[in-house]
Amino acid sequence: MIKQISGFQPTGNLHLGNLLGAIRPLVEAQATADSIAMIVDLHALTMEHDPAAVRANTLEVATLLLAAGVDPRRTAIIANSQVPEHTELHYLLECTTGFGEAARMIQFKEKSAGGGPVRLSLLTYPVLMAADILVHGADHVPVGEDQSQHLELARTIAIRFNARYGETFTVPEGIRPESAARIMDLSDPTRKMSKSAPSAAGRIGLLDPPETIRRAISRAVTDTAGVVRHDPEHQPGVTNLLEILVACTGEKPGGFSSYGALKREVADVVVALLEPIRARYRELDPGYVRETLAEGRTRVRPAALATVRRARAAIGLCL
Ligand code: AQP
Repeated sequence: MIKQISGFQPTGNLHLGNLLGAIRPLVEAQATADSIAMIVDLHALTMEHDPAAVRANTLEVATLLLAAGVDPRRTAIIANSQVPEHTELHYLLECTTGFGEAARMIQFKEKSAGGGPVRLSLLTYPVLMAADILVHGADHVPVGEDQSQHLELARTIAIRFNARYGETFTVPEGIRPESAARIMDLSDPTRKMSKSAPSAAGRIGLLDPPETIRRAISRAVTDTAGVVRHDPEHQPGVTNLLEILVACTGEKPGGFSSYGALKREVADVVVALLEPIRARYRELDPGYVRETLAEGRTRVRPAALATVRRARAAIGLCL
């Protein structure tokens, strides 16, 4: 069976983009793939962070994954901080990665460009991401465009390590699941919907109440063309609303006489999609969520440990 790993950063509240671009494809893949849903809480430490928020967000992401249909009997849900083999392998991989390779990562350049203090972990986190993937022997990694450079680095590291020290790692492949939609920010449809956007106005949180969702969609930026048309270049806002509709319903949208009618329909389907998730989220007991994370860790550790032992032996350490 194909081994697949999907990562989620606990850096804020999950949004509709995370659901339609990553969680739903993960739920669909459960029938055919041996999946791991990984909350990358270690990655959340690479920028200025509030410890309590990281912990709370980690549990919120785990709860939302369960509420959205990730079945812990089929998919191990883990936090990367709770599987120490990730950090052990991270160090071994750092010893096979060049400084220049890490320094040219676009995300590092962008996030360190602000002029404030830059954590060393921000530079090395793509190597941790490589460890997150390689330690579990993942064949497939669903990635958005902004992570493709990091996935390529993980592949380069795996290929180089295998060639230099002997066959140790599965070389992962980045995939874009067919059902993965890319959802844009409602107030700036040229940018993807994001947890860390400066304004929450363009984001639909998975736990937002219906009235907040309706308000956000009614205020979504459109244009002055006055025609409902799928035209990403000239009508990105309207196109985004149409794509949200298709992603939520799985059907080709009908004709709309006005932007108002389109927005009302989008609001109805998004509210209908998120309402059961919000309801299940409220029912889930935090103790059960913690147990699920502990079970996930127990399930994945033997294979992770075997990978680390192989890597230790190959690179020249005593076992
Ligand atoms: N707008 C989006 N549309 C479709 N898919 C998206 N994803 C993120 N935003 C969209 C996918 O969700 C998964 C988890 O993302 P992440 O937690 O790794 O964070 P990210 O990709 O960096 O995006 P976010 O959620 O906006 O977080 P911030 O603002 O913290 O960077 C990934 O599979 C991602 O592709």
